[in-house]
Amino acid sequence: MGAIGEQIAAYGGWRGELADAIRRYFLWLDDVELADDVARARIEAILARLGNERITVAFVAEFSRGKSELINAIFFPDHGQRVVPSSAGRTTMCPTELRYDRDRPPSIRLLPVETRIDDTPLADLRDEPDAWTEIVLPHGDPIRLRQAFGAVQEIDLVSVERARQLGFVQEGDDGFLQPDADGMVQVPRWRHAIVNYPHPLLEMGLVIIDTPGLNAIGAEPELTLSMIPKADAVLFVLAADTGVTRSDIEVWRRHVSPVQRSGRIAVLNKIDGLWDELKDDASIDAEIDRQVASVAAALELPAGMVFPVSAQKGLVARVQGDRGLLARSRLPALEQALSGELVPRQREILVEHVRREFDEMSGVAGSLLSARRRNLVEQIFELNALRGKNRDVMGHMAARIRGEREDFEKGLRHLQGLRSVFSRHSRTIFATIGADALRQHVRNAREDMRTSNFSGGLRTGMDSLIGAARVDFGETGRLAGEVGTLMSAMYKSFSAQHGLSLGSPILFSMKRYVAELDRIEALQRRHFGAISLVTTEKWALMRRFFESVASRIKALYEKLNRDIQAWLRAVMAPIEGQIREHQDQLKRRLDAVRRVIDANGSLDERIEALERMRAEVEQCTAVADELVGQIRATLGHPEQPGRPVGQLETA
Ligand SMILES: Nc1nc2c(ncn2[C@@H]2O[C@H](COP(=O)(O)OP(=O)(O)OP(=O)(O)O)[C@@H](O)[C@H]2O)c(=O)[nH]1
Ligand SMILES: [Mg+2]
Repeated sequence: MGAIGEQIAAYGGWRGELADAIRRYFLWLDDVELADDVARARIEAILARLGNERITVAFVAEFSRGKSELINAIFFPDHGQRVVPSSAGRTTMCPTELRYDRDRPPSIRLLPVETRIDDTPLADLRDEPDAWTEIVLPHGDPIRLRQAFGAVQEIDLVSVERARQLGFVQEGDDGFLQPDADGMVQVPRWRHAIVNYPHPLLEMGLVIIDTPGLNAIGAEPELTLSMIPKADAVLFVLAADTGVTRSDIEVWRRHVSPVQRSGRIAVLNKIDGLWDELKDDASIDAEIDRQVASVAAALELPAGMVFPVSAQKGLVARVQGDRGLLARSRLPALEQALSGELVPRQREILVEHVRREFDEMSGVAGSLLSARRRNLVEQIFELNALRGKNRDVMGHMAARIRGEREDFEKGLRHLQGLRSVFSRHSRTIFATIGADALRQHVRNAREDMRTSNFSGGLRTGMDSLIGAARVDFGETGRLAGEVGTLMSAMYKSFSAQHGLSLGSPILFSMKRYVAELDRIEALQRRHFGAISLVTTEKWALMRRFFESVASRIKALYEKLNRDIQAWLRAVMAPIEGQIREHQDQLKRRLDAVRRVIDANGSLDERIEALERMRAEVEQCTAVADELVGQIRATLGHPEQPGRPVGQLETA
């Protein structure tokens, strides 16, 4: 395994360790009865995120530049043979996703190209098992895998008319769709392939996307709109023997350079073509450097971001264990750059997410524990003050506690009122961003497209859809802001009047969702904003493109719904927990005083019992600190902000 293999494996191992530490913490939380439904849901969400973490690398280029060969050399050299088909001319005919999902058997799933005809986006078809043809690979057998992989090369002969219907005619076509003597053209048999295979790196969450040359990329909106932009790294491949052609530049401009989120790496493949026994190494290297410089200039990249390699020699070197040849293929330098591009950034995002989620959750448990301890300390203090006092004084004290209790009950009635405002707001939020609302927007946008003239149609529809989403997001932000203000007031009043330690509520920010909407809008504008002349085929392509945008917005709404729901629950949870705690405490205090008055128990016995409880809570807190400390250490906290979550306050 090269540098990437090691990094991804280490990253996977680290995630496993973190998940174990979090699981231990939760078991303990459950043990000491501090685990409520909200905490449980949050822990499950964190564990799911850690388990389902994916790192995606997309290979994009004109045909025959060596994308598939690179994948073989970097990820599958230990199979001793090519796994992904790679050959002269057009080879990979459909976008191919290599991944591993444990809950599926090893298989290759193929989506027939006919599914392009109705406008259902790929994202929606993913969840429709009937749409796919599945080849099961028993026990992940590598030989069967290689055979089954042949499917990505399959083509069909169809009439030009049919090819048009399927969306395969493109401007600037390089002759791929030239009809034969009978007027037939070749089209891919499949629209998309998903290979589910238990390769060690895929098991760790790596997803590889191999793409075919330009034509099919242009025709599948999901690739340009979603799969390539969402990839964590995009490798753009050129070949030394062809140099930078016009269509290479076209692919780069359209599909790779607009993608800002991912790391972009350019590869100059097939440098073995420059190897020449009659030249010395220095002049060969100088020639490679010259080519790299000209590629860098053409792509407007720093020369350091263009990696000259020989995928083929790299693969051979690995299969034959030839270190000299591997070094000469320069593959390790590319892998080093790729892993540097991939893992650290990914890890940073994950750490930030887990840290935020975990801190919020453990913070709730921590402040419950410290409230519990503080209450005990106060109660011990109260009972100590009763030593040697007569019944009258005790009667006063009981009356005072009863008074406190009544006040608190009043506070709870007030809370009831606020709760109903809270649920009303929640309902309005869910109506605003609900599935029905979005469906209506999409319907309206389709109608706008249909009724406006052809060339402006897509733009009108797209603007109407994105505009409607913006309005919904604005409204949701406003409502969530109001809920936040309401909760802040509620936290504050319970803290001030009843001494609960609530801190301030977490607020909800719409920033991320609006930013994602901006990204979707920018992407669609770049692709279709400038189109003025619309042919029938192009119109079909644009319609599919619209459906892809709609599907991506739908996913964004769904995420927003889930996140808001979790937030609403999380913002209520601390107050509910502390109220229960406070009620228990009032009851305990009153019981204690009553018992002493009724001479049912001695004061000393009560105080002793309370001291024991206090010792227990303190021990509990120490365990919490240790478990939280382990998790923080695994997360690699930069500098510890403030005190650990459950740390004792000085009484
Ligand atoms: N000499 C040489 N040939 C290579 C190298 N890498 C790939 N090739 C050859 O180039 C041809 C195309 O390679 P593929 O891996 O199929 O290219 P691709 O980019 O996946 O092409 P499509 O699947 O058609 O989009 C094959 O014949 C490979 O053997 C290399 O480093 N050196
Ligand atoms: Mg290929």
